[in-house]
Amino acid sequence: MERVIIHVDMDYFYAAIEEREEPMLKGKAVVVCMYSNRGESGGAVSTSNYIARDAGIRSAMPCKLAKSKKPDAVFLPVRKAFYEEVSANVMEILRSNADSEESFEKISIDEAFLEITESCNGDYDIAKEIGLRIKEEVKSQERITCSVGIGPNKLIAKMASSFRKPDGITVIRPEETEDFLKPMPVKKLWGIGKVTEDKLIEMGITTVKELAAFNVMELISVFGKNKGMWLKQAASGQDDSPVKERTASDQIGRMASLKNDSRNENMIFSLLDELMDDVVSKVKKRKVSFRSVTVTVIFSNFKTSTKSRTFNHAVSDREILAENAVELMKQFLDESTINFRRVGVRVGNLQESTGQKSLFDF
Ligand code: DCP
Ligand code: MG
Ligand code: MG
Repeated sequence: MERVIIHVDMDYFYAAIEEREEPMLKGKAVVVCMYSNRGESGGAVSTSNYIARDAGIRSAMPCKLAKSKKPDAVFLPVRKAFYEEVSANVMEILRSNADSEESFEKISIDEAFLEITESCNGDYDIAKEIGLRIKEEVKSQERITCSVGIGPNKLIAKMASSFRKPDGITVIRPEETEDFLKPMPVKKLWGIGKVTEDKLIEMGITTVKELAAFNVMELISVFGKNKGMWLKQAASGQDDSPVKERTASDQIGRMASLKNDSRNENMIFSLLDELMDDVVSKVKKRKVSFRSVTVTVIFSNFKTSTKSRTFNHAVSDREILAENAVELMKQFLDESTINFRRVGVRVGNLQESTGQKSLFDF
């Protein structure tokens, strides 16, 4: 079956969080600045809301210049740790909509890929519904908007999500990829930077259509084998790269749906048990130990919630995982009245199990 991939990117992320936290900012130009240690006179723009962008303010621009473009804009300092927290909540929502924990790839603080081939059974109408549901969940739970792109691979999904922004959704079916890509300038192709763009323009290639039609041997002679072949493929809308958890080295987890929405403890704890078996067997296979346990519940109203515990020492025992996961799950049952839809468990802060490894080292 052909793959179906979703890319999600939050809209004006840092500034959107600041707007959410301070209703007085509504309707104003908001600029989030990374001040240098020289204080407020230095520093560059991290991001700004769309009102500020209308005045010509852009990321990476000196804050001073931004101020001259829009003197009445509100300038705020970056609060990275806080944005990381919001990001973690958002990622949890996104992850829960992927086919499995492994079909999820966070690529920056505000964006991720999800493979949904199985969830939508290859059907783009269902894929769009999943995309709309993600937008709704992010909006209702985190009160920020995002833009969604859906396509047959990561390249197309990524380019589709920036096609309509903010608060957009763009679905590109396999048969539509050519028409979608061809009129674009080459610099819009995900992965092409300024240097490559300049070289291509020098060669008389300005649109993706021209790049796709270009002789691959000539591209290879200019860019080398890997890049030359990549350029040709990308311009034709082809990309085989898998959606793969990049922080896989730091987390192992599993999530699954209950047979039906329920608060039945037998059902919930026996599913949790199965998930823990999987997690533990992966922990053993990778010869790692873990220092944190996280339990996730997605309720029947799609609200997602997580609870975590972190230990002083890394462990690898199933008993310790179970003890903590069960207790966290009990807290969820105590605190809520709504039915559970999906539950997940994962371990994090992974370390190599030196104890086990030393056996082989001798
Ligand atoms: N960021 C930064 N410096 C940059 C670019 C981005 O600090 N030069 C930070 C601030 C952004 C966040 O990363 O909010 C996400 O980057 P995006 O490129 O996704 O930009 P935004 O989310 O701000 O805006 P958009 O609506 O275009 O996605
Ligand atoms: Mg963004
Ligand atoms: Mg982004």
